[in-house]
Amino acid sequence: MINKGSERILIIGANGQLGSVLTEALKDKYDEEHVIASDLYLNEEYDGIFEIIDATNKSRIQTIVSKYNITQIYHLAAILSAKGEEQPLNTWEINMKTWLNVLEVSRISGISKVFYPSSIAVFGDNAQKDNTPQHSFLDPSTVYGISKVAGENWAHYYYLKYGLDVRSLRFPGIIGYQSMPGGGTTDYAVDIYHKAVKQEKFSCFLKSDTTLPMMFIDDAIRATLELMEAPADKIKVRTSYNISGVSFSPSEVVNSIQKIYPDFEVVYSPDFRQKIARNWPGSINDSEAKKDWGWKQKFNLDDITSVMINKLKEKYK
Ligand code: AKB
Repeated sequence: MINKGSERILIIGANGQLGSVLTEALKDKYDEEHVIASDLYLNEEYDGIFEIIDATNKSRIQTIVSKYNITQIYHLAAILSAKGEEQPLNTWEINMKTWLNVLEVSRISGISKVFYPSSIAVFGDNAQKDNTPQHSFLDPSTVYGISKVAGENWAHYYYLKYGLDVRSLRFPGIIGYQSMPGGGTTDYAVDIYHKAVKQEKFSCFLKSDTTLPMMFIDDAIRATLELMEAPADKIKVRTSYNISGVSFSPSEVVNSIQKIYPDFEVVYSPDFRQKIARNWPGSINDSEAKKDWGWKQKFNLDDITSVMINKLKEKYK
């Protein structure tokens, strides 16, 4: 049971693809005035309490945590896989510094629960490519992946050493209509729906047969909330849980879209992101998440296509 009244939630990175939707879901679940959205820049359209936080600044996080008596932090700010390769050292600096700041403020302030999104980017060449197990060899090829492996291990460390209740999911590519992702290797799978609805030709930066794990935003939000609401003794993995949604390649999503828009056209011009994608798994084994806290995915590819197209048609009409 959640005690709605006593929880005070801080979301860091609330303007992002996951953050913007998760913040609304948390506002539905908790008292609205107890949900504090934050990001580097003010979101003028946001309806609720919003604070500007640069999470590389630990004292700024501390100030906001103290100001609102925060009890839970969702730390969603990070530079993603493709963008991260432009400036590897800067990406490492930002991804690690922000996370260590959140962990330290949480420890010092007695935060009761922390959420940390990890990623399928933790897997590299030496992990099994299909049905990738929870406990795999982790040799990521991107700086984003390296920072997520380190971040998972820091989560585990803070749990073991300080008893901080940090919970984490290894997200696949997330597909949602509410906002655009920025700087990821799986971003094509959102962009393609926008082009289809606008009846434009789509140029895909991955090869047609590049299968990657993906997940509809509703499943990703539900997974986050279910993980965070599970009793602490059910959480057996304190690095980060594998979770699986659906796996598909660009040509499969094109086929799914063409059931609705038969004339939809795509050209393939793979770039550096193809190499990143080739190092990632095609599908994920999430049996531990299923066993420990009852995870179950709902949306398959055609479900995703149907919701994406209907919602984006409203947006562009
Ligand atoms: C990315 O493509 O970098 C992200 C991810 C899979 O973590 N969407």
